[in-house]
Amino acid sequence: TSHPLALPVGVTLDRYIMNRQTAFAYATGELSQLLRDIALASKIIHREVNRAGLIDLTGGMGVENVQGESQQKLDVIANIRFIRALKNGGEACALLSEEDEEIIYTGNNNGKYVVAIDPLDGSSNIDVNVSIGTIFSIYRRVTPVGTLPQREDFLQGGQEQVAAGYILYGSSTILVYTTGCGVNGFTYDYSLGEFILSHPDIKSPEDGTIYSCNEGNLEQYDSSIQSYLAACRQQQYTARYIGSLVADFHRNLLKGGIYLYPATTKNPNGKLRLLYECYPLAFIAEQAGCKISDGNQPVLDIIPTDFHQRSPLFMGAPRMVKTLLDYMAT
Ligand code: P6P
Repeated sequence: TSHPLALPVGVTLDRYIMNRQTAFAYATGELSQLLRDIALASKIIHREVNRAGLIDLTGGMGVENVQGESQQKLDVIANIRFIRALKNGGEACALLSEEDEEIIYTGNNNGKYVVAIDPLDGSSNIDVNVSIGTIFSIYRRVTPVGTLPQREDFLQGGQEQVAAGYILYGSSTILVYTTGCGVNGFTYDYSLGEFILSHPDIKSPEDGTIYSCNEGNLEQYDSSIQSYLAACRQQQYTARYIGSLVADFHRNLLKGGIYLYPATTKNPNGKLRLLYECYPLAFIAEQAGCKISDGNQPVLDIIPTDFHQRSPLFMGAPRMVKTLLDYMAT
């Protein structure tokens, strides 16, 4: 349910964050400041993304990132911008980025939070002007404040997230996040340089008729998933797959439907990353009333062991996900 202090559409992100902070006596302002730091970096990336074609930022840089994928220039810029914003902001003691194998220390060992982030997911879509996105996940550190952050700060498990969100750089730029009290969307008005509350208290539909997966992988899917997808086609559902996770997720959240990235022979544990893709999207999805599973358990219950581990992902309208899981259980 929306908080009694719910603010009207049109309020700025800064005002909204302050309002929510005052609504929680324990709030000391650090998380508020951290969210502002993330919003600032995303404004800078919005600008880079929207002029990439103009100043030849697109195209491979020939630099391999930890994932062994060709690194687009905007990938590098986005990673640098978030690291810099969080270092300057002072609230995060460490980051884990999709672009770097190991922990990135901010030098702020007194920071109470750690951030797992995919600075710019779907960067192979940049050159063809397809929407791309940032995904972030925030934990309170479990190691003593003042000491060097450790692996366990990032391996607490999805249920321990204190906040999660994404920024979708699409036909417009929208920041969607949760701190566990519902999900709100803020559309960027670049003429003001402000994120404005445009999608208060997002609740995803209980059912849907849109399915979203890369059907090019169909033959690699478990037969139960193939059967479920055949049933979707027989019911003349609509297929929508953008191939950019944040864009597919956002459509699913607002319109209802089911998004599937199952295990394949090429990616036996699925392709999507647990810490900075599946966990944050699962937190948001559950807060908006979606169901999200790895096929065996709720994604938020998966015990993490490795920073860059992958997970299958099935997410969307509860009725649709339940039907899929019934197929998978037979
Ligand atoms: P496939 C982009 O590389 C990405 O990580 C996600 O943004 C996207 O949803 C997925 O991979 C697409 O993967 O195998 O369908 O091309």
